[in-house]
Formats: sequence, structure tokens, C-alpha cells
Amino acid sequence: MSQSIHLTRYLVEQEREHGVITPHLRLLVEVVARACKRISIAVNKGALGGVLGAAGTENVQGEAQKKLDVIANEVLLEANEWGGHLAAMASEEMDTVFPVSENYPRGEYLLLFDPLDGSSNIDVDVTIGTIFSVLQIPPGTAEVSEHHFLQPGRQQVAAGYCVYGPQTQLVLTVGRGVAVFTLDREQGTFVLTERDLQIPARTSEFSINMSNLRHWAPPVRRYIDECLQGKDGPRGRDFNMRWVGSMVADVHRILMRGGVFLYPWDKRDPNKPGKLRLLYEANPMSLLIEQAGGAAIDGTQRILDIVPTALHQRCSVMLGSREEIELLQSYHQPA
Ligand code: P6P
Repeated sequence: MSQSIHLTRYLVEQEREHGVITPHLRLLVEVVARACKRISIAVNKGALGGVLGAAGTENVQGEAQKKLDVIANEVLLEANEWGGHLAAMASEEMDTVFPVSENYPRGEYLLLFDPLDGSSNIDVDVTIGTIFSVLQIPPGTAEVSEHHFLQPGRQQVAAGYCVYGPQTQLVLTVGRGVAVFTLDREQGTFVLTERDLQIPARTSEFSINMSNLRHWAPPVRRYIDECLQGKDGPRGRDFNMRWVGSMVADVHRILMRGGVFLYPWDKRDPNKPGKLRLLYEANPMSLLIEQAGGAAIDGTQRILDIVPTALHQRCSVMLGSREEIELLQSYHQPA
């Protein structure tokens, strides 16, 4: 019987054979994965678990929180604070950074997360997920503060998400490609089901919220218009469109079969660079996409090169199949 490889064995391989992770980073990923299993169980209970609907509170983004947003955030905080691998955490659901309590030893890693991305889909049973990003700080850093988190995404040491859909899957990179693990609910373990995802460079599927069409900047408008013209237009082929309204679901589809995902700047709020958050949405997803052979830009530059200035800052996001992103970037170059 072929022996299936579980998450722990994969991480031990990465540590022992490739030296890409430390024992503390291995522990961090295992703890996050365990927390995601707990979140998956809560999500799957739905109304039967009394976890649907609004929490009656707002997060730092000014968005109404769902009960599951709060539950997922608390699960991740509780799971990660005692292990000695983390110095601090940051979350979409919390205004400021969360230093590990002085009751526990502090490690050299920072964990950032969107505990439950796609919340608007929770009550209608559409796929949602947890996104996480891991940064490093010099060991023994005394007081961790927000500026320690303001590192460009290329400095992430690990990134991933857990998608709560028909299956629960953990998608992870520790810097050597992208691996996919599917939750075996009978054993309660994440089993390796894809060892090295590669995104097709070419695609005929785009993902964008078309209701914002009239607000887009010209380069994005040109790109989408050409896709819509299909084989009679300059692209010479017909395109399909998908929009789940949950970044994790849309990006997972792109990682698994190719495509291009856009949430660009638009003129509804000109001072906002985009809707999605840089540190715990765009950066982890961009690292995964690049590790799988794709590309991720904000229109003109690589997302992973953006130097953050604020914990919850937003950015314009275009990511996926490399050929499409290169074309989009060319449309953003000055004429
Ligand atoms: P819109 C979910 O709220 C989210 O942050 C992303 O997961 C998703 O891609 C986007 O917003 C959807 O935004 O404007 O289409 O509802």
C-alpha cells in the first residue's frame, strides 16, 4: 500500500532534506494547520453550531464582523501563543499587533492572517478560507511593534491558506514550490495530494467583479474589453469568467487550473489603492502564485516588492497565469 505523506512528514522532509525550515517554523505551520481544522469543523456546522450571522461588532476595516470571523480569529490566537515560536501576530480582525504574552517564551516569527476570508459568503454556504503569512525578526528582539511587520512580501518565509469548500485543503509554500494537502476527516490529518503545483502560463479565464466596470482605470478596462471580444477581437480566442467573491476560492481555482484574478484600483474611492489588504491577503497569495510559476502585480510593480507603510494598507491586485499578467503590466506602461 503506497504510504500517504501527511503534513508533518512533508515538513520534516523540508527541514531535514532541504534545510528550508527550522523546527520552530515547522511547529508554527503544524499549529496553524491544527487551528484551521478547528475552524473547518466550526464552518461545517453552520446553523447547527449557532455560528452563522453577524457578531454585532465591527473590525478595524469598519466592516461588520460575522460570528465566524470572531471565532476563527480567537482559534488562531489561542492556538499560536503558547508554542514559543512566535513573537507576535496580526489579524485583519484586530486593530493593532498582538505580542505573545510574557507568560510564554517568544520566538523569531511573526504570524499574520485573515482568519476567515470571504465572510459575505458564510451564510450562503459558499467557499471561504483562512489566509496566513509568516515573517521573521531577529531572534531576541525585545519589544515587537507594528514596524516589525512592515516587510515587503518577498521576505515571507512561509505562506498559505486553508480553503473550506467541498474539501478542506491546506495550500502551503515554505519557499520550495507549492504543496496541497487534503483533510482526511476520518484520521484528522492533512494528506499531501499535490507536491509541486504549476500554474499554466496561458489561460482563457478571468476573474473580476464586473459590476465595477465603469470605475476601472483604462488599462484594466482595455484588458477586460479585449477578453470580452473573444476570438473576433485582438486576443483571438474566447474567454470564460468566474467570480466567487471569496479571494481564497478564486485564487485556489487559479492555482489548480490557471486563470487571472483582478481586484484593481477603481475610482469609487480614488485614495484607496484597492480593496484587498497587502500584508495578509495580497502578499501570501502572491508568494504562492509566484512559487507556482505565475505572476502577481499591482498594475505596475511586483506585489512582493511593495514596501508596506501601514499594517492594514490595501493594494491593487492582479495575479495568475504569467502570460496574462505580463500583458496586463504592458498595458500599464506609459505610452
Ligand atoms: P466584492 C471578501 O470580502 C473579499 O475581501 C475577498 O475575499 C473577495 O475577493 C472580495 O472581498 C470580494 O469583493 O467587492 O466583489 O464583494
